[in-house]
Amino acid sequence: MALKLYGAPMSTCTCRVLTCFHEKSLDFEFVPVDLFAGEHKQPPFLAKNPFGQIPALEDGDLTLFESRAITSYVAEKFKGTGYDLIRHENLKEAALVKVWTEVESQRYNPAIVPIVFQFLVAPLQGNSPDQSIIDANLEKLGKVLDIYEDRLSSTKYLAGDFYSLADLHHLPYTYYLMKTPAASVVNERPHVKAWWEDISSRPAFKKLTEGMNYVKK
Ligand code: GS8
Repeated sequence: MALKLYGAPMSTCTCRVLTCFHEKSLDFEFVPVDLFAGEHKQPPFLAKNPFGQIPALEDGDLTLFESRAITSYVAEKFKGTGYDLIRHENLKEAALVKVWTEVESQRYNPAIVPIVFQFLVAPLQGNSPDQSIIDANLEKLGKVLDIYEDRLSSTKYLAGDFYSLADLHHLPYTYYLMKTPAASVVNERPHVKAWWEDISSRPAFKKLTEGMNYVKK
């Protein structure tokens, strides 16, 4: 039975999972969830994710939510298929992938989400961006990216000289950030900029960016 992903094409967390599917060249069924109609807060979807957020995955009788848990499951289940995102044959490399996926989730994501929200989502809701929220989080993100700059001056990717789930998890939010004036936080750090240009040009991600059209360039 094919994997079934519930989500929306412009949703960052959905795209995180879709990028993983494409890296693994998996067959899957995509079930659109209409956020504007509030479908994610209705009982049928709440049965898949009681927190009422996309994405959710069904694999036979298994239902999962949380995009990073889904990518980890898929990368492990299909470790012999497509690109190896978790370095499953090397314990130390696999551990470093876990370290840097935690860094993305615990340090990068909390700083980048409010910036993207203020620039791109608040205006859709009829509000102007709150500059004080942007400034506070840009400072936090800058500090995280100083550490990335140092790391990426000695390894090509975050976990080592190999692309992994740790890099992949950064793609959707950074893609939106790069469409805002805050893109400078990436562009002014040469190793981070080169890393971004590399990971965002992978075909598995480029397949998705057409659907990520909060903002057209
Ligand atoms: C976050 C999911 C999320 O924010 C994950 O899956 O990684 N930690 C979770 N989903 C958003 C869309 S993200 O692009 C969502 O469903 N928002 C609607 C809402 O919260 O009502």
